[in-house]
Amino acid sequence: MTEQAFSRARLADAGEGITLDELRLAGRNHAMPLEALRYEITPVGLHYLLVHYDIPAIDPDTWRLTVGGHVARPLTLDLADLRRAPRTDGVVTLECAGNGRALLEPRPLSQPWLDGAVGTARWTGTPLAPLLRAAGPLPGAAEVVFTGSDRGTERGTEQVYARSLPLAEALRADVLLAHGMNGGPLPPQHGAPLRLVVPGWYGMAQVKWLSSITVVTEPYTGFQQATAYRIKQRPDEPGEPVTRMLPRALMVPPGFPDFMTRTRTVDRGEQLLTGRAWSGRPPVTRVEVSCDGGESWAAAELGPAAGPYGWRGWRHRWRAERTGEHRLLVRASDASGRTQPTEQEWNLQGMANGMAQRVDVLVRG
Ligand SMILES: Nc1nc2c(c(=O)[nH]1)N[C@H]1C(S)=C(S)[C@@H](COP(=O)(O)O)O[C@H]1N2
Ligand SMILES: [Mo]
Repeated sequence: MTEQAFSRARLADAGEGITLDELRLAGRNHAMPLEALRYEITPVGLHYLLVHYDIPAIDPDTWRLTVGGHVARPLTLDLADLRRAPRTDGVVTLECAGNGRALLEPRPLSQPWLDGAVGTARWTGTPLAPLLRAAGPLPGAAEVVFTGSDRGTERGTEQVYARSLPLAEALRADVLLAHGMNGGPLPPQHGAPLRLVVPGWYGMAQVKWLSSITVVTEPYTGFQQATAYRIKQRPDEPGEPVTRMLPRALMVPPGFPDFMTRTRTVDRGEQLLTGRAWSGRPPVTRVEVSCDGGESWAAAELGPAAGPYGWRGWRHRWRAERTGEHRLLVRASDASGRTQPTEQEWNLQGMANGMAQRVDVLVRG
């Protein structure tokens, strides 16, 4: 039986290994290799990728975007209209809300991310707010629904991928309709011809392959809004919606890896540890590193942020004097006062779990 046969998300049994269904998803949806943290802007092929269903076949010449619903003047735009519209860009860090899920115990069965479901791109497009204002939301408008072009079933529900934002969030000046990535055209896997970019929010809000934007008067209750992306402990509770990214820091694993276990080897002496940290409530105010498995922590040196919603670099000198095994950890804090936990904060869907990264290192003499 495959996971699709379950109408409810399943948890792995104690000691149950990765299933074929998880492996299939992991093969389609890749993480950013952690050594790519060295780039402030993640090269396109190294940016993490998540596609729930299939990458849809879209003919850019016949593709249209509609802006409608509870508005005074519905609009239909083609790609040339959007490319002619005022152009801006933004450096934005995206992270999947399920990042870290495969490390949870018990493990929720879904896309089995370790910790690399993140990337930072320079998105080019046109601001959403002027288009929404041109359409003219009517009194009573509450939310804006963004609908993609990709269809699938999920836990028995057939759907087209769609998510909503509160009207005020959709009208933020930095929310973009993006048709470019890192100076080139938006690639098929990242949402061509047009995707939404909502700086600060987890990945699920960044709707790809956009086909329609609909102003509504009631809270949207589609699957990806009301069923998925909820933080809850039990299947029978509504849970809290997932919104902005929690703070997280990651390090470039030092030294060189073992092929199978990824355990690192470094030579005894001073090691410069580097990485990047981000939050959906910026700025990141502190990054701390532990080189003794979490017993003591030292503040890392922070670099500039790549943008208001882009990650910021950090570095820390580690005097690796003792040979043998070491466990390194790193954690971030943000402007809202939130700090990454060092133990798991479990929830049923494995959403927004920011447990601090652990890197095991062997120091050789
Ligand atoms: N239409 C559509 N948009 C989507 C998705 C999808 O499956 N379909 N996946 C979402 C999720 S869960 C994430 S994490 C991000 C991933 O964006 P990326 O693949 O460009 O990194 O896209 C979001 N937008
Ligand atoms: Mo995601």
